[in-house]
Amino acid sequence: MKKMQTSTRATAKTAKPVEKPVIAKSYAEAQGNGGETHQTAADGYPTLTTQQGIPVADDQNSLKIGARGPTLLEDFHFREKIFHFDHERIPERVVHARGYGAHGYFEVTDPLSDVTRADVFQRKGERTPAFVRFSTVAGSKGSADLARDVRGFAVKIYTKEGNWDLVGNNIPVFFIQDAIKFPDFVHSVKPEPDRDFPQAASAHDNFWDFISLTPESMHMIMWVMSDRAIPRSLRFMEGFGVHTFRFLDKKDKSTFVKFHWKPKLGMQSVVWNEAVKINGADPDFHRRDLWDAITTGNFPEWELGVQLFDQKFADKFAFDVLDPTKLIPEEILPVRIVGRLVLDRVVDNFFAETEQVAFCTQNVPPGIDFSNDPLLQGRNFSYLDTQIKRLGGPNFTHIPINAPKCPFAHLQQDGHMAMRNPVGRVNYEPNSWGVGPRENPAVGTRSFAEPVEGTKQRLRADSFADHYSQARQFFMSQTPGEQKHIADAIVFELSKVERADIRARVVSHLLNIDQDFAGTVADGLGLDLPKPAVAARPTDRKQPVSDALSIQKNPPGTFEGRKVGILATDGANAGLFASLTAALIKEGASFEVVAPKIAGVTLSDGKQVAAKQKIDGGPSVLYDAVAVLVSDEGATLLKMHGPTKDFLSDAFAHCKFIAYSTEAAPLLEAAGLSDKMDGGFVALAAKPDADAFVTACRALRFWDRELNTKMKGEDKPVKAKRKPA
Ligand code: HDE
Repeated sequence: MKKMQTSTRATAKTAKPVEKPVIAKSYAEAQGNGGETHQTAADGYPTLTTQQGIPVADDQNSLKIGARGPTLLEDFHFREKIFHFDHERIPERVVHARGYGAHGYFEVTDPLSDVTRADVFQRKGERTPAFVRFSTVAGSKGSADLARDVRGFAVKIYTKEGNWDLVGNNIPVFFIQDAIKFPDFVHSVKPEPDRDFPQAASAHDNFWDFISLTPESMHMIMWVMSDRAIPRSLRFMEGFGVHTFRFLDKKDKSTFVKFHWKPKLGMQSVVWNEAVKINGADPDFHRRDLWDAITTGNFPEWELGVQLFDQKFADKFAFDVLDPTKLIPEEILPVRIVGRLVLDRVVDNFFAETEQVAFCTQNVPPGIDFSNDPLLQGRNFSYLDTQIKRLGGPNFTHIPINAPKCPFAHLQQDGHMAMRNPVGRVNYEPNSWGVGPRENPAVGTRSFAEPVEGTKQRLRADSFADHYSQARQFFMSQTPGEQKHIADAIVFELSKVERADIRARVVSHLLNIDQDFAGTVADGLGLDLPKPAVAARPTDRKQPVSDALSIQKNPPGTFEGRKVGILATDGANAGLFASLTAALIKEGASFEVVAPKIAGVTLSDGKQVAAKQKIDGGPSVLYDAVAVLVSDEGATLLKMHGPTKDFLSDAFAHCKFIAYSTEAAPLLEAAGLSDKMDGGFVALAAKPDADAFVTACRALRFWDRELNTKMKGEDKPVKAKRKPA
């Protein structure tokens, strides 16, 4: 027995450190002891200590009487280790639990000194550190990335005048108009309380019940049922501040502002069938993509845009600019680009940074102020509350990720985990000791001096009563394909709803948006058209189309940042492989080799190429486009292989561009595609073909296929029901 103990310790200690110097240094630094390790062991590892700094001699065995126990209570190392482990979790966020963060900077490209005194907007070219956390809303921390859901887009900018948190979403409007409805809304979308399912899905009775009884949600519903709710990557989605905020200039003159983040590489989404499969193939698809992009130097970037307007301009609309279920179309009020956000550093530790980051909508520096949007007002109350619950006390600003990076001086003290307290005798003001921080009207933050007068009451303003016009405008602004996606999504979700009366009630609202659209959904559900819902205000059917609302109408014109899956086998044409990969790299795109075995393939010239995925684990849903580069033998080997056939048939069904070498013919045949080769297929025979393929891929998807081809399970080609007006 003695011998066994010795050998256990020996195994643990003799293993060679991996990347030894890096681990040793950063680990000690992260402990906050300035790089000092307690003692340096002979083999180069820092000595393991308890949290109290007591060196540990044996981390493999708890302290026992004899070799077989019992275990002793006095083993303080064991006790501390288990105690700490038992307390590792903090409550996950009640919403937006699943998220992923990264560091970067915000840079001003067009100073806004004409409208705001906010220091962060004053100097062209100045960079301010930032941290961004993206999230889904409904799912718990361990849910899958491709849920149909709104994405949180929360930005913390560490300005010289304090932290500015712009806690937005990737959709510019919201479900509800008044914060008092938020708990009901969230309860309805979360797993149903008796059965605790479905996870991260709005396709269930409670959600649609609440929605069907809350007509103000209809505009948002159109967005969440659209492709916006299944982004291809966090890098390819827009962000919005949602609410109307205020800028205040040096004289405290107010300008209303709406914030927009525009992705440099353009918007892109996946299709629903693809999203479902990605969730199985790689539930971390979005976070992995962000991590990979940053660690390979392809730093994600967004432009910050602002829509600026005054009260007179606001008064021209039939809707209220304080209503968060409304947007101001960019065609009516252009977005002025004023800066850029670049994410260039992944976190050192997920928990310390991404999990503990605490955004608060009320964190605004001087020069930025709130409007009376009732949702924003409610949020300003809520976020501080939630941080105390999650982070355990009022000192969450002492955690490095939440601490300002500018000078700060206040008299708050004590509380759980206080890291800093006022020094000296004085912890109050005014005082006659002549020390301590004092208020400063010259630089301090001021609110807009808005005259307000009224009766205390619980009322929704009449100006909030139009629930359908912008929902219709959004629908009409989509391409026929995008309209089909919205209808399909609603049919999908409502088909999971058990109560027929809820399904019918949803359709009764869709009738107020568009008759044909409601008809398509009713048809998809096998439902007789109900009567239209009673509308608080009739739909304005003459709203102009806003092209900015469509993803497909705004293609990026580049394949940069996208990824091709190259299905390759031994003997694949080396020349074609070289020209294809060169063309992709030139475009700023990437590729992964998907092969029968993870060790990779030997190309026709004898060169070995490593594989990133074995075919079974690398389905085409993980890629933006695919290429099939196989030898005759390889094609024979794979043509009966299910995952290979799925790789191709899914790529086809998801409207992806497909490049293929001549030897791939038997595979296309086996996947049932030989007679379906359309403009989305590119034959690879010579070098220029690779360039042609990459050029085609700039359209991202071959959408014509979706509308003109007979898809699996449908008896006739799907034509768009109508063209947008
Ligand atoms: Fe949030 N929201 N929210 N929300 N929200 C939270 O704060 C809340 C709303 C948004 O990555 C919570 O720290 C109320 C709109 C994002 O850490 C909580 C209301 C928008 C994030 C909370 C809203 C958002 C949150 C949960 C209605 C888009 C994630 C944990 C009045 C503009 C931030 C936390 C992160 C998180 C409350 C509505 C965006 C509970 C009461 C509208 C991006 O405080």
